Amino acid sequence: MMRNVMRLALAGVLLASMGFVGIGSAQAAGGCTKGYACLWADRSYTGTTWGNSNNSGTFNAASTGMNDVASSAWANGGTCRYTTWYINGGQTGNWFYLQSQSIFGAGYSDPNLSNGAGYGQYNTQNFEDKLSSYKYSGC
Ligand SMILES: [Ca+2]
Repeated sequence: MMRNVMRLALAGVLLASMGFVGIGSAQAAGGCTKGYACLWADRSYTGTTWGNSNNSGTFNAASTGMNDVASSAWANGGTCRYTTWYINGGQTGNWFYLQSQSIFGAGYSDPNLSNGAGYGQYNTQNFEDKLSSYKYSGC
């Protein structure tokens, strides 16, 4: 019994460490590694970066240190066609989406979230320093 509990705890640690990919592994030179959604604190894909692999489904950006700080975004889901970002946690509030670079080859990045962002009914709004959650769709 105790051994099983220990195995579960260890598996949880491993999964948690896999879900949050370190800076660098998600930041390919000038882009976002296939299988990830990426944000940067500054415009034109510079400054602190955050990436997450597409098998995690949903995630609240508040616990990444990227809450309300992103100024540029790039979507490159490996098996999911779209990444949608929201201004509130829990995938609520106004949103925009980008298309996966590796699946669509177009409409996958936005270097400046202040002058409108991506696609969707709110895409003309200022999203800079507002993003708090995201999710993949079209998987
Ligand atoms: Ca823009």
